[in-house]
Amino acid sequence: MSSHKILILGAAGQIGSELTAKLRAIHGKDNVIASDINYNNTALVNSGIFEIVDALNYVSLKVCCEKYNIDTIYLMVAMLSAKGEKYPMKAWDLNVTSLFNVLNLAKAKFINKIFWPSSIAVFGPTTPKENAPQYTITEPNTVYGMTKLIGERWCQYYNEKYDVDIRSLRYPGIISWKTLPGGGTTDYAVEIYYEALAKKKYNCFLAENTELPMMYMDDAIEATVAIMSVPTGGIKIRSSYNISAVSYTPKQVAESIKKHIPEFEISYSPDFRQDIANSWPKRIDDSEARKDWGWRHKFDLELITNEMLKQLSRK
Ligand code: AKB
Repeated sequence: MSSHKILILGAAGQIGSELTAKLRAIHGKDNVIASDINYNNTALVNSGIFEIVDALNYVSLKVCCEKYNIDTIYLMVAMLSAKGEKYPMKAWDLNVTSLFNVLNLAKAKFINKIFWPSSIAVFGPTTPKENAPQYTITEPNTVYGMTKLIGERWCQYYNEKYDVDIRSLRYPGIISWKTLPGGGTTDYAVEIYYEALAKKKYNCFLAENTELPMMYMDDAIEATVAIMSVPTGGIKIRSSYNISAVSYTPKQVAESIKKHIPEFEISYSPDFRQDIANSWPKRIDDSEARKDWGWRHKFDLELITNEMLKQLSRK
């Protein structure tokens, strides 16, 4: 059992809820404090120590860190790409202020280590579509993408100037069955499994051949745990690492579902999220993560579909 005391901000969300369970299994239940801004996720609230913490409030964050002697924060609070286009100033404030608060806690030595997720949304229409490199043109045209890009710059700055131990991954679309995502452009790739089981049909908000990078939750959690376990000198990139697993289109997901549910039908009604998807690369080159700390993914599309349909049928 480790002596680390961990605070997860945004623990009730899609990734936060699974990360909390994994970190509790690794570090012990009493060493991982889950927090969010409401008690809505009752399974999470009842599964261990839970605190109401608003990541926008520096004082409330500091009080929580002092109360539990926190040394590591996972900042999983964010407004995603599609919702961010509807509430641009809220997205800017939430995504950037929460990061500053956590960076400043580390600068003031209240905590030692931070995990903060970036996203493939840092890329934009001028980024190469195929195998977007680690270092390339990053001109995002979504508010969410801009917050992630500026966040990456600040992470590197705080590392260089104030020696803050910050680690980050550019997550692709994350596929999971425990907690629904909300407000993202890649959300279709989760919704499709729910609708396939419930209604045997799905009307997709992206066009059939829209190829995007995706990753199964177990791989995303493995990557997060792995990058946080690397000795400090092993982390060469302090902005954010590209990581990738698989890339596929709505049509390809539908075909993989039809192998299990032959009567499943998909239709397409692209909406404003199509423009966001069109601005992102199809594939990501994650060779730096593979070289620096041994990143390897396990789940391809067939495995993802098997797991999603199996777990959701049980649920
Ligand atoms: C979104 O669609 O906004 C997110 C992301 C790719 O960061 N899932």
